Amino acid sequence: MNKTETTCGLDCPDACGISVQNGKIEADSNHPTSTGTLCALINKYMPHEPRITTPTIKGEEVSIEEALVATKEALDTHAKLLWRGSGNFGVMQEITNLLFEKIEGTTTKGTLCDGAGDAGIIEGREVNRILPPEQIEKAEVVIVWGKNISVTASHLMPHLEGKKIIVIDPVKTAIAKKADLHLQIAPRSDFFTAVMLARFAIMGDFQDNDFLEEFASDYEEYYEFSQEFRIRPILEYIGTDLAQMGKVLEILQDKKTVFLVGNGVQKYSTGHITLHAIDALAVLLGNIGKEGCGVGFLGNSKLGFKNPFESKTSKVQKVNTPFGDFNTVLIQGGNPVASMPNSNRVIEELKKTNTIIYFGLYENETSAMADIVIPAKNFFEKEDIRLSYAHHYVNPMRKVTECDYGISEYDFSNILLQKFGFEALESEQYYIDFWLNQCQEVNGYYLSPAYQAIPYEDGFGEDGEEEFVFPDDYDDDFIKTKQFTRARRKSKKEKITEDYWLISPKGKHALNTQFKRDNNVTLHSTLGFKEGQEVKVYSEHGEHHFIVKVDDTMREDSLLIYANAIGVNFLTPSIISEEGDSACYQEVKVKVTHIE
Ligand SMILES: Nc1nc2c(c(=O)[nH]1)N[C@H]1C(S)=C(S)[C@@H](COP(=O)(O)OP(=O)(O)OC[C@H]3O[C@@H](n4cnc5c(=O)[nH]c(N)nc54)[C@H](O)[C@@H]3O)O[C@H]1N2
Ligand SMILES: Nc1nc2c(c(=O)[nH]1)N[C@H]1C(S)=C(S)[C@@H](COP(=O)(O)OP(=O)(O)OC[C@H]3O[C@@H](n4cnc5c(=O)[nH]c(N)nc54)[C@H](O)[C@@H]3O)O[C@H]1N2
Ligand code: SF4
Ligand SMILES: [Mo]
Repeated sequence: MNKTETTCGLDCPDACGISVQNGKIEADSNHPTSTGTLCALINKYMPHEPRITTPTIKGEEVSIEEALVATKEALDTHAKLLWRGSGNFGVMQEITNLLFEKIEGTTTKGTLCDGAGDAGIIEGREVNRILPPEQIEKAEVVIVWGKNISVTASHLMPHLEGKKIIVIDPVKTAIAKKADLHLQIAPRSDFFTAVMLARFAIMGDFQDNDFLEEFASDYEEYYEFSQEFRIRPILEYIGTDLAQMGKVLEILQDKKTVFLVGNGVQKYSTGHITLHAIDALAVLLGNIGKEGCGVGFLGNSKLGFKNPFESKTSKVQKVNTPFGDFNTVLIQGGNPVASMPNSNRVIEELKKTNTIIYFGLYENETSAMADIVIPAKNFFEKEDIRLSYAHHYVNPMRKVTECDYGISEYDFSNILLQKFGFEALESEQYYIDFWLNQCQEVNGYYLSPAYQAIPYEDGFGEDGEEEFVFPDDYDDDFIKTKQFTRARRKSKKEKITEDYWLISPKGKHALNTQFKRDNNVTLHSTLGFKEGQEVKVYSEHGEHHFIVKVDDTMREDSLLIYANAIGVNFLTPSIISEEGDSACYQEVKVKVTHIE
């Protein structure tokens, strides 16, 4: 058998190229982003993860035809919802939109992932363009801000070699241990960190005046805005001081700097303004729109594409989906019972629906609640295309393995459409070509139509003709920050309680809730718990038991429970961010206690 080039379809920005030879998978060594290696998720965990092989109805094994007939009957009702997760990052996942449009079903809007940050970027730049990895390569300084890069985007690591690294993260991550400077700030204090750095930058005359005159002329108003915040109590709250702030600016001074910003900074109701303030800092220093500079967050991978799966359906929020309002709920490629915030609410809502259909690869908390279970094909077993939110390569995912069970999203949609008496879909290849034909081809690889070597080089906005818009307002109901602003300096200080921040980043051995999950809580020894001990962690939303891991590099005000941990989302709130319809997993304080 020949080498076949395909791509990893997991929801990971790297989108590694894969060669398959005689059934063995290895990194496509020519691929521009995968640097010749694949990670353990795909090499070690995915091949051994037990698959769902047989369709079931109420736990009874049935044929795929019987399961599809039952699915058709369940969907033949006035209130039906499609809730799709991001278990497979292929564009063909969205083909089920065409089915739901025709049968007048409801789909979701918003995201569990990066919507708040995206909204903040759009406020400043109008459009969220991806920062190409070549610009990271050309930087002199890299600020890794709320991104656990060695775990969640490991193929960017080689680009950091030989550069000055600053890490801003409440956790001493692997990259923080290697960094030239680590600001181990309080969770949810990034907006203040960015505003303070901007203020000190202007005080110290670090700003790039020529750049600002041309691309962001309102910077003096932003300086005034930054002066509304009082320095001393804010630095204390962040957990930093003037010397550390000065050190950051000293490292950045006149250096080509890239900011790599992760989801950690924006899992909050105010996540948008944090990204906006980080952008504003980069703009003040003249670090956007130039070679070796830029702010890379999770970009909009579909920017510039016409999407054949865009559909006119009514939509409900994805973060606090009212499942109970629907007779039938189809869950595709996700595990909302574990991955959505406020698991108690999700379970209660799902119990109110008549029929839950689970369409996926693996058994999990959600499949356990389903009435009809339909096995899917994995990305080695069907044709697809994937985009990335961190680079512009558009990667075909080709069928490289035959599998005699499971059904693709294309076949699922096509068969159901016909059972409802609608016209069949176009061919599978038609949709694949629809995407590929919009790309440029370079050295045998495809590039997104939105590719620009140096984004915002000509300016901001869709056409590069606008100026950057600075933040001019900050309002926060969650932490009582009023004492931080001059106008209200007489307000009472926030009471310190025994409540801890809950940090829930991505784990190394799992891709969200797929693969190897744990049930640990990591905390500082001063909290008084022992390694290996079982404890109860609880919040106003719910509780769960976890096993203690003691780590004295943790902040004393925070607990860490990985996003893949069993039970973590019993603790989290289902509130929606102020902008961007996004989940706010970390907008919660939790308590921890011994179990009698
Ligand atoms: N191995 C693996 N890789 C993955 C995934 C996975 O599950 N496993 N998931 C993929 C997906 S879906 C996504 S969206 C990406 C996300 O990947 P990242 O953007 O890296 O996001 P997280 O891992 O959620 O959090 C990143 C960092 O933010 C820090 N953090 C937490 N709170 C704060 C805060 O208030 N301020 C600051 N400055 N930092 C904070 C955490 O300590 C953590 O180090 O990763 C992708 N890659
Ligand atoms: N506490 C906390 N919770 C979080 C986060 C956090 O930071 N903290 N992060 C959030 C983020 S960023 C994200 S993106 C979400 C992700 O949450 P979800 O979108 O729910 O993703 P997973 O939980 O990984 O669900 C993956 C499931 O998809 C199915 N699947 C995989 N491939 C295919 C396929 O090809 N076809 C079909 N039909 N099914 C397939 C598998 O059965 C698998 O069990 O989690 C969120 N949850
Ligand atoms: S999960 Fe990410 S790093 Fe691992 S092989 Fe897939 S794309 Fe590459
Ligand atoms: Mo995500």
